[in-house]
Amino acid sequence: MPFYQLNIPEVYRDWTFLERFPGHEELRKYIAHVDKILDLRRDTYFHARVNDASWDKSANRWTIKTQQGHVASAKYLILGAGLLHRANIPDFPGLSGYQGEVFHSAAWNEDFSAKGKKVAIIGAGSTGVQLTESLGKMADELTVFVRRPSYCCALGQRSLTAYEQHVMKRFYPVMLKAARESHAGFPVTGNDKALDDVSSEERERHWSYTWDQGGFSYGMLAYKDLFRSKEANEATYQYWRSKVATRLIDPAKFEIMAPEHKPYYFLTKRMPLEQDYYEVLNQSNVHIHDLNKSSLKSFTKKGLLMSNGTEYEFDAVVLATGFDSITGSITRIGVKNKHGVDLKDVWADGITTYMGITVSGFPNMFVPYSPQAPTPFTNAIPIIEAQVELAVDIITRVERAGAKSIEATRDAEIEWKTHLNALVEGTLFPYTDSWWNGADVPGKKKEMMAYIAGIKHYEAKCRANIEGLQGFNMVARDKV
Ligand code: NA7
Repeated sequence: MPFYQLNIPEVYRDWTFLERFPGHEELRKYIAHVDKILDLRRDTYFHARVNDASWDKSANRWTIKTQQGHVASAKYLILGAGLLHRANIPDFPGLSGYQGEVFHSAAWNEDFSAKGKKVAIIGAGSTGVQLTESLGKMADELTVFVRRPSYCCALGQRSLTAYEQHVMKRFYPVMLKAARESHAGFPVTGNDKALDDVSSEERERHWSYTWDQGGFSYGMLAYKDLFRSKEANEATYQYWRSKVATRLIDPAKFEIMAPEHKPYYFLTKRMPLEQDYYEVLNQSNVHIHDLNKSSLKSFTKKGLLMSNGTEYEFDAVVLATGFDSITGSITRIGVKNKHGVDLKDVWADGITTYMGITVSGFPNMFVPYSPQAPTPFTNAIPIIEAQVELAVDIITRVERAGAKSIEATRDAEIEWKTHLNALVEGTLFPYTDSWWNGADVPGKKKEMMAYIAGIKHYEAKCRANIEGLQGFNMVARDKV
């Protein structure tokens, strides 16, 4: 708060949040409020799983079908299918034979109670961190199975009063505009200094200051060579480690969660925010199993068998194993290009988009919150608002021209990908497998899926291209 909300005055005018980082119950209420104000329900089919979307060449329209039997026809198609929606459930041997309760975090069993139980969590990403904080306080015994630890920063949670929000709302137009025009969707100035530009005393002061601010400040205000200099990255990691050392006091657990030799470069994988993660890990009922020392061999009827022969018994196992991120949803809804080829086959050898908004061969189709845009590196709302406005801008131009359709050229896509890859070259990102580059899902092609130069540059570049409809082919209406 206040940056993770829609920049729509009618929506924020009558809404106040309770906390700096609102919880899921509050967020659901907020979404219901948005629905009420904007009357979204009127235009929505619920429980509708799209399984086919095809372009009708003669009508110049999309036909969209759902598993439940809905059929819709539209001139424009917008795939707003989300970024972290398709669960990644690894093919664990013996999983189906396990007789306890098992579910992925994204299919949470609302009736589940960890009270009095022996529970396992597989995964230590943002979800694993949050689940550890909650389940560690409830379960009799909790064991967390960790392949790579997360480098977490403190959330800095606090309550908000309705009064302070009321006072602040005058500035929302300016604040939310600044967020939109920033790098990561939060209006911070960034850091124009490299690590070696400053003395070690100044570094300590700066790190301590940004650390104390909580949230993503430590990462967002890191020295500008964090992603290009191994030394700067190492120093940023070691300061982080020194902070964790004051909280995770069990030495064996500390060595797994904050090892002296870092298993991947700092911030080249999403940094989770935590509240009392390290205190919960200290608890005697919470255990950490390092999967690098002995890997998971199989599920058994009662639990998990490890490669060193250790057998654990659990009442429940929660899979916090992440998602087939960014492309997982849109490649599984049966959307086909004008030649009838499914998007998942079009992208079999790698993702191609134009500006992360359109895909060549798919006329009049737009993909906000998409691959090849700043999407996973930014606060979600500003990038969604930017991409939706860019799509609307293109649509408006088509309508003004009275044209039938618009489509990105293949050359423009290739140029976009070359630009995207050039931004990543020389950075530390390619060294790390993550959901940002798809390497965390077995069989998925590893490629950077994010445009790393931030929203401000992204939007400016897109606007310049759209201005002259550069990189597009427009099909005019038939002459009468
Ligand atoms: P993440 O961040 O992708 O984390 C998934 C975790 O699951 C991560 O610790 C993985 O270890 C672990 N994982 C995945 N597959 C396995 C297998 N086969 N064995 C053991 N461990 C495994 O997903 P989250 O749901 O936590 O968070 C997703 C985003 O939601 C988050 O970044 C925020 O933006 C919100 P690994 O690190 O790959 O070694």
